[in-house]
Amino acid sequence: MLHEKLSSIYDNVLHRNPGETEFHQAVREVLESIGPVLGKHPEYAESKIIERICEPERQIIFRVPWEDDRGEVHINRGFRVEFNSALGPYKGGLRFHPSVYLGIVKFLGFEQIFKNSLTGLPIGGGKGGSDFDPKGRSQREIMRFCQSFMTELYRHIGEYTDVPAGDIGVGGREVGYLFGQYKRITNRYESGVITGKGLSYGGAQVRTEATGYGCAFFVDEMLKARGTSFDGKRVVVSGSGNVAVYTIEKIQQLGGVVVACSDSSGYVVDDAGIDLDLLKQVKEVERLRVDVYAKRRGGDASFVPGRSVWEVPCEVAMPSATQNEVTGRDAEMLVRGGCIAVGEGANMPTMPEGIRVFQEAGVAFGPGKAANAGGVATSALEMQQNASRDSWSFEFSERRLQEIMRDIHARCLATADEYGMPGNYVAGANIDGFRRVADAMLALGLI
Ligand code: NDP
Ligand code: 2IT
Repeated sequence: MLHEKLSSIYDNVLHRNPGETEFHQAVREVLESIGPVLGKHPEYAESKIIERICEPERQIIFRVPWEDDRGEVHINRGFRVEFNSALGPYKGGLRFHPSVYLGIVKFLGFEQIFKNSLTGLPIGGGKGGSDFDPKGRSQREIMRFCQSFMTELYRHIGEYTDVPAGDIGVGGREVGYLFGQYKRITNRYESGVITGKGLSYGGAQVRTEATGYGCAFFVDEMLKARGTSFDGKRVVVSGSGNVAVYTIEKIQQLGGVVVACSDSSGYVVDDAGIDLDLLKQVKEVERLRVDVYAKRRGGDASFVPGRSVWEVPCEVAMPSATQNEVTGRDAEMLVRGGCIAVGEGANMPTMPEGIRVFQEAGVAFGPGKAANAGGVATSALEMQQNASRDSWSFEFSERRLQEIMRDIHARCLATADEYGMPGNYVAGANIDGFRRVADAMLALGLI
């Protein structure tokens, strides 16, 4: 339920942003948590901090023309939403997926404000992307698209202004082409303008692994807080992209058994535990679909087309594909199957009914803003290394990531306790993330 003042702010958000349902959902979830903060801090309402946070500082929409291998011209739409720069330069990834429109970019940019704040590092919130579909495109088509995208984006970004990175459909290969084009247009080797770079040209150790590793560390902390661990637990991870693969890797290192993963075609179930080398070969090297994994793996591994991976019973669920992939029904199925913890690797993967089901069942529920913050936190460490022309070892970087995730976990719990909602990581993350941004906005005056 929304507090009266927040309800009228929310109605205004609906009115000003028609049709942007994912953005509405993301705003509502934060507003539902911060009611009690306004009671303690009337200065936030007096300065209209919430109304200001809900309105992006700047929104850029541009045309991206490019030519395919047959010489046909295509036109896509590019976006960059620079949401909030109170804590640092706008920071957040780029998503290339046919479902991208302004409402998706705004929901992601809005989430990013609070997530980045939670890391405790000096980064504001932003997000971008395009409705370009990379599936089935050749390497040269991907390169031409990235070059055309950056030919407009370059004038809006910079080490001190706005620092993109990857997200769905944008990984190391795309970041390379984007950075190459930025460098060419500007004649500047400005490493800190984008993160997720390759190790040979200014990238940071552990950035590739960071979101998945960080999410596994976060869930490990939630399990420890309940006197248990990953050891021997059955785990289901959705997706099989960057976040999913490195979530699986770390969970296996921590003793968990990942029995299923998926992509948009269906899921594979492999009771012996996913063979990670094979999964990486199929998904990262050959860029094929998960059914190929099941065929090559043989044994009891099987591919189930077109169904939800959440029908596979597990003790820990790690949604790591996309928004709204866990419905209320999926959540009920998971709870019935014995699920005790959920860590959101993806952004907003659980629908509001699903969150309710998990919380009412006493499941430890780690929301994306907290659980997947390891990716952007390690991006901030990449910026730090670029600024000092330094590069840290894998071990040191992973230790820093683990400390950051432990700290976020502890602050979520402490804040939830402070507001009388013990164990509620959603409230803890939203309130803690919100307070830091709100205080900076107050200190900076009417911005
Ligand atoms: P990738 O592109 O590497 O992988 C995405 C995976 O999710 C693929 O397996 C993909 O399947 C699946 N997927 C994507 N869209 C859909 C859809 N509409 N329906 C079903 N499955 C889908 O992306 P990432 O792993 O980087 O991102 C995954 C999630 O994690 C996203 O929500 C992203 O915002 C979030 N995230 C990413 C971070 C990062 O550092 N990369 C940091 C924090 C959060 P298919 O190939 O069939 O489309
Ligand atoms: O959702 C996210 O936090 C990301 N896609 C990573 C953003 C980043 O700037 O590293």
